[in-house]
Amino acid sequence: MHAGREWTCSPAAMHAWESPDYEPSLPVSEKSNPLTRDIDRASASHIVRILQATDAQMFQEDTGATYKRLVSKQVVETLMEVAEKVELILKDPRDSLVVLSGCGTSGRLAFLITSDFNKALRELNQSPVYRYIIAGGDRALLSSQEAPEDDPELGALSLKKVCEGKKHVLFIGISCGLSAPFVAGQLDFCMQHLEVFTPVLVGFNPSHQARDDPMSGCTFTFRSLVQRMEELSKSKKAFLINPAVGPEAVSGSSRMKGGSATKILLEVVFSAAHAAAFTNSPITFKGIQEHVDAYRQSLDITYSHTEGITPLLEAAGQSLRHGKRVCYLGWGSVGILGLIDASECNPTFGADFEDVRGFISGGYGQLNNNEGPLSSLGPDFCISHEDFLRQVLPSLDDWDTVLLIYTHSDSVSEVAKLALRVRGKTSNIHAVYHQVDGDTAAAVQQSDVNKLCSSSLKITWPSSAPESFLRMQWELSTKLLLNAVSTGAHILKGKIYQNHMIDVQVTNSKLYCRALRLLQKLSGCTESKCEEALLRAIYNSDTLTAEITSSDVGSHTQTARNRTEVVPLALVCLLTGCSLQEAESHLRRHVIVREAVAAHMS
Ligand code: S6P
Repeated sequence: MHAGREWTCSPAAMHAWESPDYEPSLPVSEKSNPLTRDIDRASASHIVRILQATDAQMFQEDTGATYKRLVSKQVVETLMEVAEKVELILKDPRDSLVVLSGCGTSGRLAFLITSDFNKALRELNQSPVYRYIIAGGDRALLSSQEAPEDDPELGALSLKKVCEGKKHVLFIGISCGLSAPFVAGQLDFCMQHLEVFTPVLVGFNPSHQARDDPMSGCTFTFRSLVQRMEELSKSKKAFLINPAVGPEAVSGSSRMKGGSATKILLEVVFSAAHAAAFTNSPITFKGIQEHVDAYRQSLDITYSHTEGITPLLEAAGQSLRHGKRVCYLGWGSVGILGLIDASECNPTFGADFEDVRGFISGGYGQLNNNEGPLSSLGPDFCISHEDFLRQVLPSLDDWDTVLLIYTHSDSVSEVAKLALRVRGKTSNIHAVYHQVDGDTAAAVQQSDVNKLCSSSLKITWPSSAPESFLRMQWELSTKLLLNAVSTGAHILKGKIYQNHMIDVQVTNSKLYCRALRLLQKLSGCTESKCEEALLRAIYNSDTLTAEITSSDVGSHTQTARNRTEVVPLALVCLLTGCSLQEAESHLRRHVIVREAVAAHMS
């Protein structure tokens, strides 16, 4: 443990990942972050500080060296151009749409952003022009659906369906790693129909680092597609928004910075377009640059509360270590961030859906998703507070952590009522509450909630910001905070080795490649030996048949869906030369995967 030792981050360490010699074969989104190498042995407060430094890399200045950054001239100019396209659609929305699409977290953020901006349009009596697509459909908003990410045809078909009969479509494909075949299929479809579609790609790798693997049914790769888009961008028929934000805190976990930067960039674009269309404020370079920069403040304000965030990580970590639950009870759009964060724990940490769960006041009525209520799909799709009271509350005790997430525009008396019911079962109840400067009325009501909670984190925002921007800041702040809580809690549970998630699910081709790389890095064995061990673990067989070895990655990932701990199993086999059965019993003895690996590495 590093507990007690002060963690500081030198400017050189902040930039170390940018060196051309640093993990040169990996794109930025998959590199391991030098800042987080020891995060697996850090205390809760250290983890928060390390995450703060890692998130701050999003706003690093453009040094003119290797990478474009959020506020680089070229990035800001492209944001302006895309905002102008959106403005045109807002001014004449007939037969037009702005479609946002992505897989996993990128699709979830597409949903959140389209909801926010359609709501803004409805408030102005304008027709909602934004649509979202998420690979795997609405169930992917709340659960892990990794396989559709590999299907370019499905992507193109779903885009075609949403845009039926439209004459102008601005399509924004989000793939943080410039890697998702689902999004590639959509961008390719757009480029075949440029008379209707203007494609925009949002991601966080330079174009030469886009994925170059073959994709099912395609003659092109993501990288060649990006090259075609770059060509088209010269005549403004396509746009690429791809600054680098530095490697993720947990390698490849693009739900963190990738998701945050997606939210920042697209909100900046749409806010500028709305201001231009409805309040005659021109889209300017300075305006865009300042707006991006204003989000840096959201980060600073959030992390100025390290002391308040730390107990949340500690409580959540304790709960997970004891096989108990963490529940987010949210209100309004910050509640949606709770649902999103909880849904990511399964694919990111191999967590059970019961481990971290999100609930929102108003349930699906508040979510207002394309496919409507999904509760009939099973208990993991029950998301209202009533569902929580019925399904979860009766079994809670002091080992479970409950986190209330709300803002001053929510009904604090309703929060207090729910808090009281929770308090009857567990004293391990915490609150995170956003308010604006000088809001004394809410402060009085808030004290009722405080009395029921073992910790209350009040985050105060300057009242000078416009209401719509305040809400976006609260959302980003909640995202950072919950990402820190769930990541930190799983680190404290021992799920991370150095800064790698060892127990990665191997449920699509990106994750399959990541698993193979991880096995090579940790075992030092050749790629072919690692793949052999991985397949043995996936197919649960010490000998590999010709049928297995001749199958494609799609079949491997499909089979892996029904298996658990395949990467830890493969790693133990590689390190010890033991059989699968022996590896299984070894892992059973070391419940903490990090310790099992560390024991063999030393
Ligand atoms: C990552 C998250 C994944 C990704 C998804 C899409 O932390 O668990 O669900 O969002 O794989 O990735 P990308 O690079 O296409 O945005």
